[in-house]
Amino acid sequence: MKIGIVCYPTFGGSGVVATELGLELSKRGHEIHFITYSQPVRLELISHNVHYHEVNVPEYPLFHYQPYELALSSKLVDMVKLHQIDILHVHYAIPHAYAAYMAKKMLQEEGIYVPIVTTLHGTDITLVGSHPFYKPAVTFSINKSDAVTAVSQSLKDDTLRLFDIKNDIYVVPNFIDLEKHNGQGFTDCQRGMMAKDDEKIITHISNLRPVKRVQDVISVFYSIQKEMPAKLMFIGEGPEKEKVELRCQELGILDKVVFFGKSNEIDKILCFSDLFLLPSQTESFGLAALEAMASGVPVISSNTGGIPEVNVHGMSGFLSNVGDVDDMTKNALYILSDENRLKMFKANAIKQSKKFDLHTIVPQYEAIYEDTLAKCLVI
Ligand code: GMT
Repeated sequence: MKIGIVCYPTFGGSGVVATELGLELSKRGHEIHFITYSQPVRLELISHNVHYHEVNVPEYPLFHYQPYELALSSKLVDMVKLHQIDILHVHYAIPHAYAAYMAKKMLQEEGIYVPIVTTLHGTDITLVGSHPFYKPAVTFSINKSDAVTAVSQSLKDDTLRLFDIKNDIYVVPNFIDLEKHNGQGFTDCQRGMMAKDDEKIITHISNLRPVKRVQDVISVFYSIQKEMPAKLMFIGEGPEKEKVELRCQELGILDKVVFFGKSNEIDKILCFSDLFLLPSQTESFGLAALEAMASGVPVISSNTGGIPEVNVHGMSGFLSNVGDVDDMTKNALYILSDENRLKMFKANAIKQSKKFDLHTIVPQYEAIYEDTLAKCLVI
């Protein structure tokens, strides 16, 4: 199949999933066309059947807001025609499903039919999409998609609760390339560079938006390091970063916190981590937690959204109510204070992550593409 993939090309989970999906589909013989405003951050290898087409939005002084959706839908029309793309898979309802629908209608005028698969990732539903300013357009785009998927049952339930949806929504969970996370991609896990032998390494990865509750990460780490030698690895950039740095300074723990900024090498950081913290206000899935688990890192998370579908309480880590930093600390210390217990949780984390093996999940998307194309041929 020739598949056009539209996504946010940034460090966010939806862009990562879309990129990894495209790369895996290309290995399975499909021709993949990424159509985005910049090259997706994890798209390192351009192979003969992976293509990248940039959406350009010319600046014009009259416009307060540059019309990205318009440029995207025009680019989709051009690329579908030029490369005879069979199907468009758009990640995020806003504005990708909307732009794809416009492209589909324009193409129909020329007798070309291209179905749209929309994958909902979370923010497009729970945080932004349900805002009254966007809701009619988001509802319309979801209902007009030829197939809709959500990355967790929780996100599907939220979508059905918040919008008037006429379509079926398939749950296709996010996935992980276990080979990338088993430490075999590189020879040396350089724990010694980051911490002393007796120090436990706690890690947090996010785009440091308020929804990630990064102050809770600091509170939990502060309590952990009072009980045992520990270091905190903080990966990501975002609006909360300065506040986090200030708080670490106030608490006198700056020397125990390593700020990595945006990193493309999270597998190298996760390989020496002992515990992962994800205290988010909400997460449709929590891809960062899955990546941690696949690297053998147990997860202390909040019990919200789709996280319980990923992190199993008492097995791969623990779940606490949002904001309950005391419970998170208690659970973290329980895991970290006993080497055998830590080993067991690490092994369980890997075991749980295997349920999300890309070799199991990616064929589910292929089946959806095939069904959607078959249905469209009938119409
Ligand atoms: O929240 C983020 O880190 C970014 C965001 C995105 O849109 O890229 O992530 C969302 O999609 C991810 C991939 O499906 C999920 O793993 C995240 O849980 C989800 N974020 C939220 O729901 C807040």
